[in-house]
Amino acid sequence: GTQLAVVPGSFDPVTYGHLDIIERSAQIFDRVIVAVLRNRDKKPLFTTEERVALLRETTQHLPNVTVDAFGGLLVDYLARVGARVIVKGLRAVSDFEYEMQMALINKNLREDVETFFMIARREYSFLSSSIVKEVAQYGGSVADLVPPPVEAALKRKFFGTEA
Ligand code: COD
Repeated sequence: GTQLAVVPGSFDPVTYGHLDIIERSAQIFDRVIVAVLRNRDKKPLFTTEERVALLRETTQHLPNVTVDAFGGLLVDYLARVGARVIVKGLRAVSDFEYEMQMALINKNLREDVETFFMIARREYSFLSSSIVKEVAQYGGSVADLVPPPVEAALKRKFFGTEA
């Protein structure tokens, strides 16, 4: 059958690290849904709508990728869209414990769900949304870390300007 994969995350905001995982997933799977988590205990910098819009803009060159938002359990979202594959990125050993816990919980919740892990590209293995926000907040350049629309959105958020 047609293989549908879901790439879930907070994407607050999307980085070149995320985009690399999304692009590589789009080459392997027939269809990819990037799923943005709606509710979080920790208040995100960007609203769900802003995070979705930035992802749509930066993945528009990928015809088999769509962007959606979800709340509640990821496995319930997978059931709603008829998917059984989750793709996650692994940057370092430090990601492993948390990701393994999530994969096992998700497997426990829904036996037919499989989590695939993709090793982050070496040049992006240090890259996270938190690091990007930290650098951008203090006026440092994030041009190598995020695509131009995200860089502009960060400037608007922190400095109320595009320049
Ligand atoms: N290179 C490669 N991959 C990367 C990079 C990078 N530089 N940066 C991030 N990634 C990967 C991450 O490893 C992750 O796989 C994905 O990209 C998204 O990253 P984030 O940080 O935007 O998103 P997370 O890790 O906060 O997302 C967590 C989920 C939303 C997937 C998770 O909380 C979830 O499924 N929540 C729903 C509730 C639920 O079902 N809970 C039970 C299961 S835990």
